[in-house]
Amino acid sequence: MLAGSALVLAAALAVANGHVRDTLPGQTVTAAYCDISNTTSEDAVLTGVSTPIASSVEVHETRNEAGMVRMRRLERIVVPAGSTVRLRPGGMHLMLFDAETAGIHEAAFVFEFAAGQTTRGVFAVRPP
Ligand SMILES: [Cu+2]
Repeated sequence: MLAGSALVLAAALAVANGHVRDTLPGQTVTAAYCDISNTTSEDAVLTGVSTPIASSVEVHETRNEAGMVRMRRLERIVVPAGSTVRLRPGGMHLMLFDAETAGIHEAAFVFEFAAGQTTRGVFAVRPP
């Protein structure tokens, strides 16, 4: 009974290892990366991300198509039950528009999922 309760408490959607690439002077678009883990028994569908340091955030996927590196927007990403999805350079990433990182060392991000859950992550701002 106690062990079962502990498992229920531990099951969650969590964001870890978040970081934002600092913008260069004059640049307003940048990328952010993190790990999104789902320790629940149900697949989770990420539908939106927001942060006060950008006017909008999109989930993108980088693809190499016939030698051309292209990015495309993903409307949603599935984080399967019991899995971690890793957003990394060259793969899936968050794209921040109208980003303002000057003088900021960290920023809060909110992740919204289709079933209504939200989870927060604090992202470090790192040099590009
Ligand atoms: Cu992108």
